[in-house]
Amino acid sequence: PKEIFLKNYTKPDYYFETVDLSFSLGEEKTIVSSKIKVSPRVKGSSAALVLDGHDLKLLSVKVEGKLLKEGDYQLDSRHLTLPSLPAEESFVLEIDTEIYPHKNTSLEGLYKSSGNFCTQCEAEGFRKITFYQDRPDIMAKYTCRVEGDKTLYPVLLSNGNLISQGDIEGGRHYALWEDPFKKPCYLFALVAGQLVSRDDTFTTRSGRQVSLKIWTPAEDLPKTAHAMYSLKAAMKWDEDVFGLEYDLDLFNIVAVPDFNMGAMENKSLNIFNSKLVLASPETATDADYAAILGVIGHEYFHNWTGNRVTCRDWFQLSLKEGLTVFRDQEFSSDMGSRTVKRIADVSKLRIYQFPQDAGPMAHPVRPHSYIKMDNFYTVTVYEKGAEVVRMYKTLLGTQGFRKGIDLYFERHDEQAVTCEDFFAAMRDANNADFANFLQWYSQAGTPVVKVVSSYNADARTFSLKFSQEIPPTPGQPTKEPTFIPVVVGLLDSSGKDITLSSVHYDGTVQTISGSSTILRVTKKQEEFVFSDIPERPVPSLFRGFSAPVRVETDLSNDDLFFLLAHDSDEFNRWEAGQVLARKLMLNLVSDFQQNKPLALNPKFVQGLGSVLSDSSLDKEFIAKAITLPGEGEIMDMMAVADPDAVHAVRKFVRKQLASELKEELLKIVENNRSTEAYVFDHSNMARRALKNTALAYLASLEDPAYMELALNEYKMATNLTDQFAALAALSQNPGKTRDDILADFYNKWQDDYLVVNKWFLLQSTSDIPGNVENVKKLLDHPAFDLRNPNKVYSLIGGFCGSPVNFHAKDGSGYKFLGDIVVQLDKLNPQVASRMVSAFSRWKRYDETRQGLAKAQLEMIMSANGLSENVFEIASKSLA
Ligand code: BAL
Ligand code: ZN
Repeated sequence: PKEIFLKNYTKPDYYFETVDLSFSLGEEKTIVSSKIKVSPRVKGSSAALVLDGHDLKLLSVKVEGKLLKEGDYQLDSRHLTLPSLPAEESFVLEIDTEIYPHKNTSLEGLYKSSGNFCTQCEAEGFRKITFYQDRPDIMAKYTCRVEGDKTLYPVLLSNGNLISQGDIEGGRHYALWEDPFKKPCYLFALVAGQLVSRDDTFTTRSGRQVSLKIWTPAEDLPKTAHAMYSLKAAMKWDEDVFGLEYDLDLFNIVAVPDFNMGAMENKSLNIFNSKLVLASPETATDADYAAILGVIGHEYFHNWTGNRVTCRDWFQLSLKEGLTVFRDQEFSSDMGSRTVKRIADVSKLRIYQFPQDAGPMAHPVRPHSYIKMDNFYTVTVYEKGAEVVRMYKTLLGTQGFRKGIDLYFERHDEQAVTCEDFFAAMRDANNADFANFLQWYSQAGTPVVKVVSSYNADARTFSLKFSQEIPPTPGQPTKEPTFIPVVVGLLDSSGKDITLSSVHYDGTVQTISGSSTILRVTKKQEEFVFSDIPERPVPSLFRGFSAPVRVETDLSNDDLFFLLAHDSDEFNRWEAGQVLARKLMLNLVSDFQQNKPLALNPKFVQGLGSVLSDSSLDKEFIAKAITLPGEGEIMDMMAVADPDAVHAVRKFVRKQLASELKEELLKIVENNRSTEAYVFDHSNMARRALKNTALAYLASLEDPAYMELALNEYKMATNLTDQFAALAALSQNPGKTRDDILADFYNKWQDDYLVVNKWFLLQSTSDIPGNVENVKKLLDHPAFDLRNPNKVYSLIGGFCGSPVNFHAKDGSGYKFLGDIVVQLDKLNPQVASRMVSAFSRWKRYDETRQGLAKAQLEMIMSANGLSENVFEIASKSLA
């Protein structure tokens, strides 16, 4: 397979101005005709026009109406090359191809989902529809005529505005769509099928009436109310916060059950994985409702950050994804609790991105190379990319950031641009000095920042010495320092923020007014000295997680308990509890490995106990604060990851906390029940989150009284959030109650495939001993289907995310995954490559596990017809 490099980017030799597509949809085959107005970049160019094409049957090629003969072009399995062209002026290229959507199990290009046609073109799926320059810097205006059987496909959709529609002979009909905005082909979309729509309207602030439609099969329509609410909220928010208005008269969303990703931002025709559209209180949890709000927002926000201004090449993916994730995070924060959202986002970064940044697939926010672009839709590009955007905002403030965004659109509307263009807009709009900030785009690895503090009582000064180190990553053995914004506050002995007056660094003095300041750490080592500090303070560092780094400080446990109790920055209160928990759990892991008895520090129990009973705190914040760091986070801190020890310790700490705080936990469950109708708002979600976290703690005690309590919660629940939480609490403990309740839940919800997926996930992620056998049995369950990505993510992805069973010492978990990957790769390489990623950190484990995992990777590498997707992940993992 060929590796593609950012440094080799060259401008295209030909641009496409207009593209007229015509689809004749059929059961056995679909005919795609394209008519493209092509113009050479340089007049008189003798360059060949190379078009991408994959799994296509070429029917004919015409240039300026003249049919080309076989010798006039070259065709291989991936390209159609036209060597001699009338390249003085623009010319018309017409190509007819035949494709087979019903056989397309890769779910990229044009395919069928539950009998309906739909498309997925990002990143490089358009080449599975027709021959094209499938790259994002080819931006053209499109029309699309779709024709098909009127009974089977009564609804025919594509991008832009509907120009005409009508019946044609043979029981067929057509629709003609025109998109007035230039777009790259990855934003092309087509949907045809039996769908109905929930309709609404939104009037933009300049008075445009936009028709909003959410399309689903008829039986799902009642579950689209929350998605419509989310869409309207997103449209309003983007106007209020960024001044960005929708630019067409129609906005369609279609929900499909078979979809590789979460959703896709095709211009005016967003296509969504149905799990991110459909919700009712009985069939979706609070987490689903929140995810729908965030992803509907995300795709809508792409209309400006991604569609109107797009990427020059796929290396720039974070230009649109990092920015749009940042925007959806801000949207969700404004719609709920900012602190809780920040905690959730930082946890995600730590659990998924930090390990990626320390493994064989580590890559910069803007990767330098790829074999399959699909493999780079990663937490690094998305979530670390969003952190990079957040740092601009931290440095510039809300208004400065908005000035940068305004300049970005002023300069680049309807262009395909780079991360430097975004950087330059932020810099130029603010005359800002961003020092070595661009390193964030080019260096992989999570910086480790060490902080040493000292107080000089005589001089009344407080010093913070920072040093930064970015660990080596594949292809990048040494790193340069980067620009790290550190938001700092200093707490006095009563727990209040000290009013800061000035800070000295690098021979300069900066005057400060307020209780928090931003230190600009740009060098490998740097000292900052605060003056007029009346007593030794406790520093609150990296407030709000002001940079995506690992922090090591000299704060004592007492300092951390103090911050947990007093910090005015709520995020850092949570963070202090997490740092304490991580330290404590690591020590216990070491005790466990040495067969020492385990004992929990009573101060930790007290600390969490006082958070638990602090009625001034947000309930969801409390739920987050009493949740222990995940097993992966602890393993991440060990030289050799030991899943058994970490699992045993986490279980021990949970049980101890539950046992010592059981009265408080029981009170929480009792005081936070509600029989009122489900409401999706922060206070109700927070109440449910706290109650259900407490219930899970209590059920972990395996005490029959608490099992009874959980059973009762299950039976009395009026919504899925509470019912599923009770089911999860009960299913922690193997035995008859667990088996009966899981069977009951399935019987109840067997006709709802999205709820059944949760049932699969609950079982696949279970830590009950020997769970691989249960998961293998579930592969044969009638509700499971290897062709459906959501089911794969639930059952197989879920299993790999459960350390103790996936890393079973006998290798059974690895063998299970190895066999599945080979099978899955034949159906859907994108999904298979996501699954194989679970092996990527095999070198972190002991020698026995290393040998077993390596053998599976080698077996996968030797499989016949391995896809480029899986090849890239497996080979890089083995390197
Ligand atoms: N562009 C792929 C899906 C998303 O990030 O919105
Ligand atoms: Zn996106």
